[in-house]
Amino acid sequence: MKTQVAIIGAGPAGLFLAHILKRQNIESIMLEARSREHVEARVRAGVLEAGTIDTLNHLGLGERMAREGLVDRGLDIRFRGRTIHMDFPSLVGRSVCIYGQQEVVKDLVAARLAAGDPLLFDAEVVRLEGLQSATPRVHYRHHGADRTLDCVFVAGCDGFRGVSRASVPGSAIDLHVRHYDFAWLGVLVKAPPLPDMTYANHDRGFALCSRRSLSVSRLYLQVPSSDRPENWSDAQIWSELHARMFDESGRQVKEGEIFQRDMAQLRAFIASPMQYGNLYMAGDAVHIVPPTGAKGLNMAVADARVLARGIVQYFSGHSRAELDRYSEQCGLRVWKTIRYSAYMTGLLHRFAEHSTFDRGMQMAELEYIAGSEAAQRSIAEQYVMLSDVTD
Ligand code: RFL
Ligand code: PHB
Repeated sequence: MKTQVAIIGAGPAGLFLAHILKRQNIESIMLEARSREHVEARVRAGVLEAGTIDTLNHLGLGERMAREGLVDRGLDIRFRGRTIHMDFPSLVGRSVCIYGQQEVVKDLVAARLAAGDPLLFDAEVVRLEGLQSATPRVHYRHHGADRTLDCVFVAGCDGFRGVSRASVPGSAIDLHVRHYDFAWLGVLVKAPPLPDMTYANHDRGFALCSRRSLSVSRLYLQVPSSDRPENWSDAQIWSELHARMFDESGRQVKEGEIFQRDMAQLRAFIASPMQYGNLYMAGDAVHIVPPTGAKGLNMAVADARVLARGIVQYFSGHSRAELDRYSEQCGLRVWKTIRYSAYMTGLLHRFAEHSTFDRGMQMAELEYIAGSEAAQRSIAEQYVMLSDVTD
């Protein structure tokens, strides 16, 4: 098989890239290691920034998001029993949309398959060859058979544990890493959510109340990295959520059937450069942020937009200038997003190593935000549009 762009991975990065390229008449073949059912069922992020919403709409794929997504006009931060409310439209003129990542993935997969464009599931890429040559070759295994795919460019959209970054010689890539000692326990619940996205910094640890629909809540608790979802009884989850949300009466955070639970380790990581020869990497393959800023998915989409621009220029304008600058163009935005995600994480979590002095500083920062519209605007601006790129 042969194509212009071999896209490894059918997560947000790969799917957005494929759709943007298709609109510019550039052909690609997508190879996804897992099954369609698995990819569509993975519960992950839920917040779409303004630029991500616009991209879905420009692709003509925003119809279900418009119908089923929830416009999120602001966020609340609770601390010391008080609430800071930030109203996005009045602070920055735009809002975010809550629409589960797996719903975005379902929409993009369905549109790709409906158009008859190649997207192979159960096709695990095992090796990349000739990345520095004009004829890279992708080796993959499809339903137990070894196959190859020749291409002009390889797009490594294969997530944190993918094969792309592992194919770059260690001497050609720098890794910058921050480890956190805690994770998020996430649950999906059949119960009406709080009306606003609500983050809380409590002496017992961080908590977050988000939503998926008017009848499904998505709730998170900070837990030690060594914890396991099954260590928590439903009763413990509820009592901890009420306590951390300063919901003493227990009436605000509505309880219901917990029908899904997962745990995600918090970490920050960036690999640079994001390219090697004719391999270009996007999304979690080259950077991970702690989820406190709700940025992972949005960064992946922004990378896909920048990469698509370079590929389009190469095939239609016969210039490699944009592609050569791909990593440089993404780098500053990615670092700003890492900074924001680390800032929000530092602001809202309990850290075992914090002294009473550090805790005092955290509370003073929250007090400052509570009293400063300028500080609130800064947080809101980054929450709503940090991943913006111009096409
Ligand atoms: P993805 O979504 O991981 O997709 C990569 C795809 O590549 C496939 N793959 C391969 N395919 C072929 N051959 C191989 N050798 C392959 N190796 C891997 C994988 O099966 C997969 O389908 O990366 P992408 O597209 O870069 O998208 C990034 C986002 O998924 C990610 O940033 C966010 O979901 C991060 N994230 C969260 N972000 C938030 O903003 N809020 C959250 O609450 C949130 N929760 C999460 C998360 C990420 C998690 N991970 C990665 C485990 C919860 C979890 C559990
Ligand atoms: C979510 O709805 O899953 C969500 C919301 C905000 C975050 C992270 C995840 O910061």
